[in-house]
Amino acid sequence: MMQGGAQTPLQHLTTLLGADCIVTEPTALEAVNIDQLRTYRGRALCIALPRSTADVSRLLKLCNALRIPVVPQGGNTGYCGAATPDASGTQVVLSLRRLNAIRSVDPANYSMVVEAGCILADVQRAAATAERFFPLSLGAEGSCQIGGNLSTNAGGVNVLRYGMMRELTLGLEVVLADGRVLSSLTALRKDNTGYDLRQLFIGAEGTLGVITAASLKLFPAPRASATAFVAIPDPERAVQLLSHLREASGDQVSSFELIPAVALELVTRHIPGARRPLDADSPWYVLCELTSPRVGEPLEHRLEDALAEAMERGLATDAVLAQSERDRREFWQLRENIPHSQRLEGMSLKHDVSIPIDRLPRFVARASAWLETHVAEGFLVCYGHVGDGNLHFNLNERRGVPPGTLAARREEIRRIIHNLVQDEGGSFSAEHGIGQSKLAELQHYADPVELNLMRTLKRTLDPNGILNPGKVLNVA
Ligand code: FAD
Ligand code: 2HG
Ligand code: ZN
Repeated sequence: MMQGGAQTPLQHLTTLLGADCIVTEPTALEAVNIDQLRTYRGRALCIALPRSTADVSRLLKLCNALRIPVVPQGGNTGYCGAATPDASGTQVVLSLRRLNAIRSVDPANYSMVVEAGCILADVQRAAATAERFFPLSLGAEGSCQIGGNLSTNAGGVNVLRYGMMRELTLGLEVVLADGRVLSSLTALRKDNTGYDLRQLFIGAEGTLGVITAASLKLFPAPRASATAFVAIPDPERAVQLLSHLREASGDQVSSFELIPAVALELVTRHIPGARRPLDADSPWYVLCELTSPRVGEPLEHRLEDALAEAMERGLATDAVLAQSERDRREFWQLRENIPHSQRLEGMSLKHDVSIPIDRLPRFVARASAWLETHVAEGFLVCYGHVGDGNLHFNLNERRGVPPGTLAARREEIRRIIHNLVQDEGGSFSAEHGIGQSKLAELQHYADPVELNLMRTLKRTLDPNGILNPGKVLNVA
């Protein structure tokens, strides 16, 4: 308790928003204090649960005046500890979950306006109800929020065709650190009126403002699809197969995911009911999907023909097409369950990297060779959105090694892998962001001019450093 009748930060917050908007209950705090990968544990002062943009505005104004740090948190599914408070017990976790209205769906304009706390799957459903399609799709879609998707510039399995969250956003409503509201929920496709400010907040991981709503792009709903599970000899053939399928299908490939044999083995071992789609063993597989908004479009024939030709050319060795929606779901379950199976298998190190697609096979060969020679305590589980040049170049701890042996080499291994990524012209953070886990990597690999500009932006938009301090950048 503060002396002289002065209120504590908690009392200020409670007076401002009301007791029903401030949570200090230990079980609730426990859930927000730990990140998705259980790498970081903080201690929040409280959880603030505003009911409206106006509430968020009043909250930030107060926090800015009192220098109370604020950590926005969506579904807490992020991979970089970006939504986890520090251990000081002074930071407010700002949850947007009550801001979960679909404000409008405009089918004629192919757009919708949603609040930041909407769960991604609910946004997809609202679009589908209006016979439209919101393409962002990822394994955590049942719990991640649009605000989190925007703030991490999420990718997922449809980027090849539709782009990342950045490309799917028409406008934003953002509360700035001082409480001012930047409202630009435009549905315009063309708007060259000065700087494109919305792009500053997308991918900023809550360090530049709090997103409260977004205007999103919609697309015609897919009415036909064809999905195949394809055995391939190596990543080089995956890259060639992608080009072949894009050409042969008239660029109708919407997903193209690389799956190594070891990932399939993990999933079929750990996930009840998961079964291998192909009998013969192969070192690598691709899960690919063609989609079209045209009813009755013969995509299956097209994919079958293209795959037959691919086999003749040695790009694939075997393939099976989904014969039903159930088959299709089963194929996708195999892919989406890889992260979960990795977790069930044990401790893992994650590297979310992207490489120009033509150099990707060489990166895989070089990095795998290094691991084989130098990292006996782990095995490689390299999978992901190969169509976007984005691989999850992950390592799992080998059974039988003393627990923690692989984790102890985290920094050393990551530096070597990221150096190889840099050498091949790639990025050490393709879709998961920086948060706190890759802060040192950004400092190490970013161009000094770029870093300097980032810091200038941070200081300009958040001069008191109250927004998600210690994430993305260290600002002195
Ligand atoms: P959180 O984890 O809560 O927060 C992430 C960041 O956003 C934090 O910096 C937080 O402060 C900030 N933030 C949250 N809401 C706001 C807001 N309203 N305003 C300002 N800042 C805010 N990611 C991919 O890109 N592609 C994938 O394929 C993918 N697959 C995944 C599969 C699984 C099984 C899991 C567990 C995660 C996966 N992810 C993937 C990672 C994660 O789901 C995404 O990063 C997602 O976008 C995070 O959303 P969230 O609501 O959980 O955000
Ligand atoms: C995916 O593509 C996610 O499944 C998670 O981005 C990747 O767990 C991972 O490393
Ligand atoms: Zn991914």
